[in-house]
Amino acid sequence: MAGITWHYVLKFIITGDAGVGKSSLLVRLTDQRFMTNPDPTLGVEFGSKLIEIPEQGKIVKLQCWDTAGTESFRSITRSYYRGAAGCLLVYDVTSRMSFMNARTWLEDVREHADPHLTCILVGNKVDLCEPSSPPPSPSPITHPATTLKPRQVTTEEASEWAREHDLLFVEASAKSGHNVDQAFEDASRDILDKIQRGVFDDDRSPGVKLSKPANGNVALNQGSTRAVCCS
Ligand SMILES: Nc1nc2c(ncn2[C@@H]2O[C@H](COP(=O)(O)OP(=O)(O)OP(=O)(O)O)[C@@H](O)[C@H]2O)c(=O)[nH]1
Ligand SMILES: [Mg+2]
Repeated sequence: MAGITWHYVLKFIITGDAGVGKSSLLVRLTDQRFMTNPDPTLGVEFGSKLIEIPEQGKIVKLQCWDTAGTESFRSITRSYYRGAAGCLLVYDVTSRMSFMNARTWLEDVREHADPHLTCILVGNKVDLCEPSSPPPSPSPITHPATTLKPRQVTTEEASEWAREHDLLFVEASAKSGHNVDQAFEDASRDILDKIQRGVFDDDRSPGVKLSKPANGNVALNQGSTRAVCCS
């Protein structure tokens, strides 16, 4: 789609416990692939992607800062919160601990980020507890039960907690791609709505930038990720 430029640049942070799949969600968004054995993030990684929000007639460039879940990087990653307009707060639906810890991550976000930031709670790894299709029967191939894990956080509990804390909510799988684009689109839609209502101002809010006229030649599905920070 040559000639397309973007209307807004929106800065996002992705936060949550180590191992919940933050980097995997970002790579799924930008590269449409899944990493079975990614390295833990050291500090912060960066990825960007153009997405279209047809309801508002806008194309936005997402600039995503994928932060490390490891405690030792916390002070580095906090410094990225301030400039963000959106946040993906990620937990793993098969790990109750990661859901409980979302409270602490949210406190951090509320303390350090723009008070108007849009936050979406993302319950990742639903593929582990929801087989995509019922097992064929009878089948000569046995699917090992070890690939599935019990769900430890119900959709209802997470959705209720999200509502109480004024968060959007979605369950997703970086592995299958289920609802990954949706998570970023829902949050972007909410931010665009805030821009329209004057809550965010592209002159004053560092997480939102109005595009300058450009010559274009940007593909809508263009995405990229790269590491930017270190220990
Ligand atoms: N089954 C399944 N595994 C996933 C999914 N998302 C991530 N994983 C796996 O979970 C592990 C951790 O994924 P990462 O993306 O590195 O997690 P992270 O949150 O970025 O971790 P840190 O960078 O250490 O904070 C990897 O083995 C991934 O392959 C998912 O949706 N489904
Ligand atoms: Mg990571």
